[in-house]
Amino acid sequence: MMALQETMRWFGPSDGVRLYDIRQAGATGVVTALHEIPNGDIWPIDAILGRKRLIEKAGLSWSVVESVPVHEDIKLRGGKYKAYIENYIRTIINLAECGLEVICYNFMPVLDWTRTDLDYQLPGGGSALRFELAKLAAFDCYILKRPLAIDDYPPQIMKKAEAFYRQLNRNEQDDLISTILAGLPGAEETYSLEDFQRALDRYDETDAGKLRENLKLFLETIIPVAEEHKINMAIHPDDPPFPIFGLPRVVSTSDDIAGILANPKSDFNGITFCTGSFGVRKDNDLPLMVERFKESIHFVHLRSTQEDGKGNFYEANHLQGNVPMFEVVQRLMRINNTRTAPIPMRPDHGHRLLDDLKRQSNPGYSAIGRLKGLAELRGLMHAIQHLG
Ligand code: DNO
Repeated sequence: MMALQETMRWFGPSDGVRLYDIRQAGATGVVTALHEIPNGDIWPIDAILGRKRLIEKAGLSWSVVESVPVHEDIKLRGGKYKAYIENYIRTIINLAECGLEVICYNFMPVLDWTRTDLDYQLPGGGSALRFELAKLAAFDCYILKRPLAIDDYPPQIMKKAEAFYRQLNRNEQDDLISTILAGLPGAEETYSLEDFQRALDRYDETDAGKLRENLKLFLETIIPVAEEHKINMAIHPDDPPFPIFGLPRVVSTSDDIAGILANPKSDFNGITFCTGSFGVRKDNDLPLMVERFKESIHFVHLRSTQEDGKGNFYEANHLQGNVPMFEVVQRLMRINNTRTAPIPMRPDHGHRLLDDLKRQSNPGYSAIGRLKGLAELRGLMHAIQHLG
């Protein structure tokens, strides 16, 4: 069986993890975006080519574009959404002209991925990312003071949230604010508390049904272009895969995905199969989902989470936690056999380990933690290959 292509995410020339670190980790592909371009602007051809050359000079290839962000106006179908869709289309065409083939994107309102701890201590002294519902509730109800937020959380969570909030000092409060609103890489927007509340207010009239409809209308416009230019569009699931801050989320479950892929139906309307995002929901049976969407998986994020049954989870070692990694990877490799080129995968996130603890890197995107994740996944693929 053919292994998946090994790639690693890189945040561009300002990333503390360098292209040669990625090469040393054994990856052959790079996953990146022109993060310096404001959300909604067209990515010019010369800037794309410049980044591509840099990657190729290090002996790597640019396998996947992650992400071309979707402007809030498009998600809301308001403001200047028509102009932003035109720009999006131009960016797709420009990327295709530069030889890129896969674009990852998401349709999460306001915030991309969300965690409440960036340095959750592991027994050996390393650290992981963590999501704790009571901390999110403390932020939402007592710091942001979102109207009616309290109704969104069960009483036992509110009790914990209040106790947690009471013992926070000023610095700890600021840390929590920046972790939720500005801490995570790849999310192209950062907000002050006031901006964030304003961004939430824009969704007052947009429930899940409306957001789904806006996604469908967006896809009906861009997928024919992607098809013509042979760009595989790969929507990334919601992380975490449930509504937060009263915002709708519509890319969380197996049926959400089936609905998205049906409208419009096209080989180029596909998904990023992210085990860590989908895996947090018990009703997402990951091996079954790989089977169900096998024709539409253009890109894979491999990561596991460990949840505690109360809505909290931390990012576990890649081969531990709740994700049945062996079954998932084995099925993905079977699909790979039916393709002309291997599906690209990346170890999604890693712990901070060893020298990562002394070095600057983006949360979740440490060098050594990801190298370890990638090496374990490579071993898994190697074993599956030999088992046949
Ligand atoms: C987090 C990532 C996300 C992801 C986007 C895709 O580590 O998986 O930032 O890239 O949601 O558009």
